[in-house]
Amino acid sequence: VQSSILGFPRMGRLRDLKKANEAYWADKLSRDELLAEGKRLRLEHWKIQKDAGVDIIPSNDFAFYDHVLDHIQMFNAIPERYSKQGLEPIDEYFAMGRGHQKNGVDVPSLEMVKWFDSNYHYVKPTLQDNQTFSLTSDPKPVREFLEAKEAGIVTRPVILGPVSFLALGKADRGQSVEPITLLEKLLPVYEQLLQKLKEAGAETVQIDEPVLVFDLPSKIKDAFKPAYEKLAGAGPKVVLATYFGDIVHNFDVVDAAFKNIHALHVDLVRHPEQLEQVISHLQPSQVLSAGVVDGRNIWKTNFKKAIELVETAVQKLGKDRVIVASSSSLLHTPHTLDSEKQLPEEVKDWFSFASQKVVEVAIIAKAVTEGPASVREQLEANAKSMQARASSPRTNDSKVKERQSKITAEMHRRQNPFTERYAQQKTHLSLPLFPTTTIGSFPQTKEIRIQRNKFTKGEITAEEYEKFIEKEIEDVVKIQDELNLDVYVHGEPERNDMVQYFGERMDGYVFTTHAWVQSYGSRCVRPPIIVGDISRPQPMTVKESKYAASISKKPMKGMLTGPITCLRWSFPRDDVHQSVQAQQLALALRDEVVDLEAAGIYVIQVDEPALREGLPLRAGKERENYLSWAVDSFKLSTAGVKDSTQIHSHFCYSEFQDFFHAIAALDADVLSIENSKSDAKLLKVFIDEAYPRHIGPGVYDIHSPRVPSEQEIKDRVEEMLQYLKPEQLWINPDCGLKTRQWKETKEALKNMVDAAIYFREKYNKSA
Ligand code: THG
Ligand code: ZN
Repeated sequence: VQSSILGFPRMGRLRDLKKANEAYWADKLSRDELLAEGKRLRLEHWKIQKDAGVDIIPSNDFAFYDHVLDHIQMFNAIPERYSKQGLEPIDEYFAMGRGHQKNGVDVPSLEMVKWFDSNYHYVKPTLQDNQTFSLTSDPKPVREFLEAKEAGIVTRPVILGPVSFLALGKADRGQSVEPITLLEKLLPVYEQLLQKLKEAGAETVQIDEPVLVFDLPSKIKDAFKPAYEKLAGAGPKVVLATYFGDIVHNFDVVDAAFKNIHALHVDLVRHPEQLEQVISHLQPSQVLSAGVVDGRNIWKTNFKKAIELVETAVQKLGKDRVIVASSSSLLHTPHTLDSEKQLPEEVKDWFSFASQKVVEVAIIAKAVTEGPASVREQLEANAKSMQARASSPRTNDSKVKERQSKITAEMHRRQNPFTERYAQQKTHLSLPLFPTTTIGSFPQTKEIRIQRNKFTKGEITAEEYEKFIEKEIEDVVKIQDELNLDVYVHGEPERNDMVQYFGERMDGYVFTTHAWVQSYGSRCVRPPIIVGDISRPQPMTVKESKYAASISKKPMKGMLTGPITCLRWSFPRDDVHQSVQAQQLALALRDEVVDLEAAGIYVIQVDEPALREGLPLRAGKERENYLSWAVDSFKLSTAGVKDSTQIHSHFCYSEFQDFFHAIAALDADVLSIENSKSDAKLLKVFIDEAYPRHIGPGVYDIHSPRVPSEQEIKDRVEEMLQYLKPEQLWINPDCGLKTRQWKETKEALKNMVDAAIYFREKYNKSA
């Protein structure tokens, strides 16, 4: 059997690509230097895989910003607002990815959304009613294939398939085209591309069609047959890749459309149980690419299990018809474990990052091809490591388990229903009609980052750092006094990432120094790793919140990250169900909520921006199941307070229609949601479902430095009042303000408060 990788992370060992991109954007690096850095990284990443002994190495998995955006540009599916600017190709590319404001050009970026259920974001193909496609003269997949070939490495180019490209796209604003109807126009361009790849010498090509893991409408399902009848013979042999889910619900597509493709790749990490069925749907000479090394997590592969799976396939298909592969691209894993100098050795032995996973894939392939004896040492070391992890005291905390066993149904319920709670909150907090607040963070200034760095490096003492943080809190309290907001926040100057911050304060986690994963463009996150049972040794946020409350004349809101978001934005453990980890996080946060209340914090926000992305990709039992434990963990974390304490929650999206019942079941007293860029009509679901509690749909977009006028905000609130009762409505921005500058923040918030006062007076008069 051969070994193969579906894609390698692009950032480089030290986030080299992030640094190069950002330097280029700041005019500190020339275009040629940027392009050269891209080339250097590609070569380095190919070499890592070659040295590991991987047989099939991907090319065109690299992207300066995003691989879907690469396709948008390669197919000339570039909206006119970008193409008419006369920018250099790389600048036009970045303009679509991140907007462009320079030399009189001013265009916002294309929409960016989450890639399936990952924390990676892709740029949405944005299509016109009269859309045409054409292939750029020097297509990137061909260029990069030749580049690798020149370096002595024959690669398998990766491209996103035409059905997924269209299905993941949308009509541009003001357009009504249904993307999939453009397939016929798009296919000739794919044919040309495949032809060119063949001419360049590519023997196989990996075409990703990850939408096959979704439940697909028939229009999309039906598109595969005409597409792959054309593409299967147009160029190199096609390896069709699916990942992040199973494809058993789309076997009709496999049977109808993939007769002539060379190989089918499936994710056997998420769905090992689909193996036998997938095999039975292969054509007599077709090859199976078995994704057995997890592309989404950092745990060492269990060789024994992986080899067993591959052997099952080999018994049915023979060695020539099986490829051992990563389950998906390794884009979602950090570059290398070698950079981690601070991890406890015991724990480090349990991990495998991208550069280690490529070795794993090669070892598994060798074990199956040449027999276990050929890699005996590696297999033994792996078994030992698995054993050590399973029995390590680090992974097991009997106190946590005991506490979990004592969780009762009552612990998930507030003492009384909302109406009674609200009556108490209203007097306790003396809130006006249309209360104003912000989502939690205030601008993270350069000074804050400098001081945090100094503290991390030991250049200033804990007391000095604490003094600095207190001063920051004083400043934001004063600013909120001046702005006359109603519920204050302390601004979170002490926090880095909202998940990392809490992870660092809980037991059961470990942290890396270099394990960055691309989130979007040049932005990366460094997810903390859950290795064991989670608990909170001591209060995590009480000191800062209490101090802030002590100098504030209005209610101070405590700010926490909810259990689902802590789980989803970490690397979770793979040896315990995620619901168990969520419940442990919920208990830790519950203690924090109760401690905040005891410290005099009577408004507490528990954010769950990742609640929706955790939703299983297909509707049905699995999704209901997830929602049930996810809602339970939120309720467990928040229900420990008195009726008079107000629980808020925040979501960074406005598409909650399809799981509204779950949002309602959270029983949060106040929800703030993103709405400033969406149609206020989305709020109709709150009336339709007779939602009784309070809601703060964001009245302006914080993702842009633009200051909204008071009138714009009033107009927005008027629209909201068509769907929400005045006594239900809170006035707040869309999201946290940490990425903004102070100047625009103050101006925007002033306009927001003025708008709230206008409505308050209007409705108080009529009352
Ligand atoms: N935290 C985590 N995951 C997230 C978000 C988050 N996923 C979704 C969304 N928010 C993604 N957005 C961002 C926004 C900014 C950054 C990363 C993801 C960012 N990163 C810094 C960088 O790349 O320079 C590094 C941050 C750090 O120093 O910790 O700015 O908020 N977990
Ligand atoms: Zn948000």
